[in-house]
Amino acid sequence: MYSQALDERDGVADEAVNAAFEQRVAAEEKVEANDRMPAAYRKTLIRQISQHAHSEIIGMQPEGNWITRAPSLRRKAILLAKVQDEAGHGLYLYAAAETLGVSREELVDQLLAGTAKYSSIFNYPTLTWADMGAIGWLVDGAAIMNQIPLCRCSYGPYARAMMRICKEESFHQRQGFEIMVTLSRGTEAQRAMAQDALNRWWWPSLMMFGPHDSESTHSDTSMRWKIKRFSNDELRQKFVDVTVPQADFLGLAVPDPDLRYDDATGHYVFGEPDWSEFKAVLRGEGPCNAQRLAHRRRAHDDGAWVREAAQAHAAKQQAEQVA
Ligand code: FAQ
Repeated sequence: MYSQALDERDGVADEAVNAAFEQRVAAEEKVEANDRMPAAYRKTLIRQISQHAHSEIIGMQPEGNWITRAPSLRRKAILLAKVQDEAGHGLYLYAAAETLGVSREELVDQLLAGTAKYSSIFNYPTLTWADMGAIGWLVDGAAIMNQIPLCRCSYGPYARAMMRICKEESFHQRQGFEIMVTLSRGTEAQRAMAQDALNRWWWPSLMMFGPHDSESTHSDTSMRWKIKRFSNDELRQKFVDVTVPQADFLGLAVPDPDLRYDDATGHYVFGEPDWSEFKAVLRGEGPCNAQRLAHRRRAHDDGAWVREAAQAHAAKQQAEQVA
């Protein structure tokens, strides 16, 4: 259970304690697990870190779908390693969330009950091998853009987990781009497959950054607390600015008729994602929401014996140490 004691301790924090906390954060001091913190800071971190952890775990499914059908042994080995990395990221993140007084079991239960959010992007299907390229290039690319600043997050355990995750995500992004390079320099059919993947993943990737700043409920507070360092719209703009030249390099067309480079600002101007689609996906009505959760629940049930065996083993080891 989420620790009542911590809640009460945070709750009695007086104004002076909260003011001291705000000062520490403003001075770029890291907040550590046992430090006093406002209840709302703890709550928003648990929310964001757990959503992030769930995203990594559910995010294994779209790519897991292609492990058995990878076009070569080399591609299969790389994809296996990448999907395994995502499981590791989930693990670091659940562990970071646990330092805030919530148990991993509780968070996993929320995911399985369908009451926790995870990134909208993982509710889209992976229809062709080119989707493995597009996910690495665009989805990991967007993830890195959002996550590099999280390495400077005010909460120490989250920031440290993010450093390791970002190193791996950067490799993931490159492997995806390399698949796109290979396909876009391949046969006519391969180029068409790469273009089709870009067409389907472009807009959902832009939605990964979250709603417009004007619609973002948490941004202002999270930026004051230095959990977020850039707003959703700032990161989305950075992503477009970096990614469009990469699409040009691949000889692929970004599916946005409004896209143009603005010499005056040095940034790309781009069209509006379909926010009604984004909201529908968040309501659970995306193309794969039901499938993703059903699969996760099945995998959780199938894995029960592993958890039981690990617990029995740990108990045996503990008993041996005591004896
Ligand atoms: N999907 O007020 P804001 C990855 C929700 S990991 C679903 O702007 P905030 C690796 C938001 O939670 C990808 N929900 O919220 C990988 C909030 O709802 P709530 C995940 C979304 O927190 C690659 C409401 O809308 N990355 O890809 C989304 O300040 C390849 C209002 O929004 C992270 O989690 C969305 N896209 O900013 C794995 C990074 N956007 O909680 C496998 C950490 C917003 O009030 C394969 N998270 N919402 O019910 C963050 O940086 C932030 O949480 C944001 C949202 C930027 C996602």
